[in-house]
Amino acid sequence: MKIGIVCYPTFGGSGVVATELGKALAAKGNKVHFISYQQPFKLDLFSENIFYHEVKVTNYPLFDYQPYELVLTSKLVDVIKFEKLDVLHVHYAIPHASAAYMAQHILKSEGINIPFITTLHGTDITLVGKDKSFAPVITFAINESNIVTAVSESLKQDTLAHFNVKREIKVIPNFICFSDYENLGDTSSIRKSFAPNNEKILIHVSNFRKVKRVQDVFKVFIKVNEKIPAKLLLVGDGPERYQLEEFCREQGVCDKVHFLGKLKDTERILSASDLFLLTSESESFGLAALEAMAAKVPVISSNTGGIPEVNKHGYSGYLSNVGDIDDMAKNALKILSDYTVLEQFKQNAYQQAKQFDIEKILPQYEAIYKELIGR
Ligand code: GMT
Repeated sequence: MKIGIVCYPTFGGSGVVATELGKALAAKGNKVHFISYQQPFKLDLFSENIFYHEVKVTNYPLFDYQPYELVLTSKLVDVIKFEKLDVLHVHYAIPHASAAYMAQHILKSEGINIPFITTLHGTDITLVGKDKSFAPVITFAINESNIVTAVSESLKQDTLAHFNVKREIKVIPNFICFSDYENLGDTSSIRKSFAPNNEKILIHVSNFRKVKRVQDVFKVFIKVNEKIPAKLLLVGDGPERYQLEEFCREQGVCDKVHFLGKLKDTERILSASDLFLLTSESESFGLAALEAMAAKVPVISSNTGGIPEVNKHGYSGYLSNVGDIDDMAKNALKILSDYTVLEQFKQNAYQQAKQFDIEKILPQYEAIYKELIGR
């Protein structure tokens, strides 16, 4: 199959999922064309089956805001026509779904049929999408997509609750490529460098937006550290970074906290850690938690959105109400205080992550591509 994939190239879950999906499809012999304004950060391998088409946004003095959706649409028309794509898969509804719809109709007028799939990822529905200024276009583009998927049952229900969507939404959860977690080598030197006195290592990975409530991560960490010597690793960057640094100084814990910045690959640092914290206000799936679990790291999380579909209470970790720092810290200590309990949770986390093995999820996407192409 010749498949076009549209995604955000930046450090965000939807871009990671789109890129890993494309790489897996290419490994099975499909021709995969990525279309984005920048090379997706995980798209770093050479393969004769992978192509990258850059959307160039020109800067014209008249425009205070560059019309990205229009240039994306034109690029889609061009790539679909020239590369003779069979199907287009857009990740994140805004503005990818409406651009795909427009491209589809331009091509229709030229006698070319291109079906498209929209995958909803989260904030396109739960945050940005709820903004009234986007709602009519998103509703229309979702309804006009040939197939719509959501990464969790919770996101599906949110979409149905907030938009007048009349079509079926198929749930296809996010996935893990376990090959990335094999042969990580000995990570004890990483452990030793951050926790020389065998402190417990707590870790959080995100883009530090308000929705992640990273201050809660700090608060949980501080409570844990009062009982058990611990270190906190923060991977990622984003708008909350400066407030977090400030908070860290106010609390006098800077010597125990490491801001590691944006890391392309997190597998090794995760596997050197003991506990993952995900305290989000809203989270449609929580790919970062799944990645931690694949690295055998149990998860202390909030119980919002799709997280309960990923992290199982009392098995792969624990879930608490959003903002319930005391409960999160209590649960973290339950896991960390006893070596045998920690080892059991690590194994459970890994087993739970196995439910989301790409080998189980990829066929679901392949089936919908085939269904659309055969229509
Ligand atoms: O919020 C992010 O981390 C980025 C965002 C995205 O779309 O790039 O993530 C959303 O999609 C991920 C992949 O499907 C999900 O794992 C995240 O839960 C979701 N984020 C939120 O819902 C806040």
